[in-house]
Amino acid sequence: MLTKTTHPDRAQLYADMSPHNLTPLWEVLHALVPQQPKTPCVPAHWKYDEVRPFLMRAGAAITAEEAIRRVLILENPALRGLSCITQSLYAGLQLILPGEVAPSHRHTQSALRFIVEGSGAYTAVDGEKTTMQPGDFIITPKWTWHDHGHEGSDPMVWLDGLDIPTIRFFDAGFAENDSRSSQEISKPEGASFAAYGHNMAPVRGDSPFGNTSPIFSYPYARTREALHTLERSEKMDAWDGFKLRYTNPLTGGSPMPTMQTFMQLLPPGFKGSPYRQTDGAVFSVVEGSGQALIESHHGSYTFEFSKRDHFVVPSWHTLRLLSQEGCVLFSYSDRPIQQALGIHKEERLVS
Ligand code: GTQ
Repeated sequence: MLTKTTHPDRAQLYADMSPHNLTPLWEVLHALVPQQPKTPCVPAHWKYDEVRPFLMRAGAAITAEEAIRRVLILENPALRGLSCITQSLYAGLQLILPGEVAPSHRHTQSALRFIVEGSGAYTAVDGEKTTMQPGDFIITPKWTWHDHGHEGSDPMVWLDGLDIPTIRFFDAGFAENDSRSSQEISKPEGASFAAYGHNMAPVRGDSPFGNTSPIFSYPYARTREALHTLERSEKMDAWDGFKLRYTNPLTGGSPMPTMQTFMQLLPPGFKGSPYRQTDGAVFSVVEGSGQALIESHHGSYTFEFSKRDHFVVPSWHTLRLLSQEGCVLFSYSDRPIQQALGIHKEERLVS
């Protein structure tokens, strides 16, 4: 705009080249190559009390079968209409009612499920069913047939975390509907866990799902026990409390090539130190309550979170976690992609 008044000759140049799909770099260079990340994403908080009635209304408005997936997308308020919670990640809350089936399909997008409410529903992946309980972390590896069904008696809700925006960015997505609504079950429940979930692995054979974990289900009972044992035995981290990352047992790396998942316990009275990371993270509150204090170029935010709430902390936003009562938090981010590119950065600040 300055250019227009101070350099009319330049303004004329820009106008003349524009029909040829040309534009001068020097007008946008500072924004293209910023001195530090300046995401358009803003922090956001979805209270479960406010979201749940809409989920139940969706349950009355459409069946899982008709919807294919009956999901309310958690959209970043600054990116409405783009179906994303950060620039690279998708999040949604999926509802399945007793007796329903979400039909079988497969796609190049990787998916995680994090169980928020209810029990008795299953997800079937590659011929094996997994029954889901609150706090369980479930994987659907890319390009595997998967369908969901519910044999329990109460509504069941889980968080869907997918790399949809990343795959869209690369324009590399494929998808297929199955000819069957529910896939054929060829293995007993727990087969993959038996083969890979006990610090052991089959002697022969390749990883069944390439660079995705061969375990479909990481049950909360085990995660919780691990965190509570660490709480008694290890020194607490001043930023994270007690925080573990989920692993692919065959590699020690992330369970999915595009998404890393975490679970952390903040003991009662926790006052975390501030930190920021280049991977924006989506949080699901498993137990307890607390506060997320977030600061960035967008300003300051305070989220008072409680059980089953969700919130997003975008890239390079400074986060402090506090918890009077103590809490357990699940989270996921695109960290494995950033690590593969060698660009992941974390800064731990002192309060
Ligand atoms: O369950 O396969 O929330 O394909 C969005 C896209 C869930 C799924 C979503 C999907 C799924």
